[in-house]
Amino acid sequence: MIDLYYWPSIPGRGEYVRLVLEAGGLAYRDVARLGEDEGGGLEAMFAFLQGRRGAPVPFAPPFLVDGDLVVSQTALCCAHAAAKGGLLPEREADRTFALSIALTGEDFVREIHDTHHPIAVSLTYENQRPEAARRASDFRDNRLPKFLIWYENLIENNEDAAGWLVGPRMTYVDLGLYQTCRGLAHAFPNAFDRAMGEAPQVGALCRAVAAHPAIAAYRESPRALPFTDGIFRHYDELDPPSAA
Ligand SMILES: N[C@@H](CCC(=O)N[C@@H](CS)C(=O)NCC(=O)O)C(=O)O
Repeated sequence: MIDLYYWPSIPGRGEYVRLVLEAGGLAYRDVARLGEDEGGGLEAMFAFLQGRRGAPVPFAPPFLVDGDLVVSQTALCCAHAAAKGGLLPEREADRTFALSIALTGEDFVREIHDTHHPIAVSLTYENQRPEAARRASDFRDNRLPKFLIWYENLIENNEDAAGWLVGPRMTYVDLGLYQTCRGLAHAFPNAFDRAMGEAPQVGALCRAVAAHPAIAAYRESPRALPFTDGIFRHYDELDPPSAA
């Protein structure tokens, strides 16, 4: 049994880890969503973050506790779960590149988050609206297309020509791209739609992940939370209908 720790009310970064656990068919507990009578709740998460469970102390959720191991940082959590769930690439070079992709994916997530919180995470969006407007404008025009075209080229140049980012079959980094695209479709439906015109294979990859039986079943389950006020937020003013 693996324990996942993440904020209980948002999909957020925890969702990247959850998808790997789900697709890998791994038994896990989403600890902060459990009741305190089951050893869960936020208090159980803070016990780790505040060092009351001893070393190693993660800086921030998500993190996994797997036996004696405490694994933090989203990309590392995903790689750890992927190793257990058969979702790592087989070749060593592909595994290394997959980790690079996962880490780059976290850079992308950070940039997406910073469109609505460009100045400080401790301030509300309403307290940084002008800066968010500038940041989101550059994100829509430059960063969003740049990241999506990079992913598109990875699929295009994959020697196995299988429609995945690395190697001949779905791996954990495909799940990550799928989740980021879901989030972007929610947060920036207009800009994402425009950018996806240049990334048809990314679209196909996302549809293939969505059709994976474990992912399709998860999406129908109460374990899958809707986007609310986490990383992927929609503000009309940050996503105008036309590029101009
Ligand atoms: N690079 C870290 C970022 C972790 C992170 O920012 N977690 C958020 C939730 S999505 C958090 O609770 N951060 C608290 C903080 O930074 O103080 C990762 O990918 O895991």
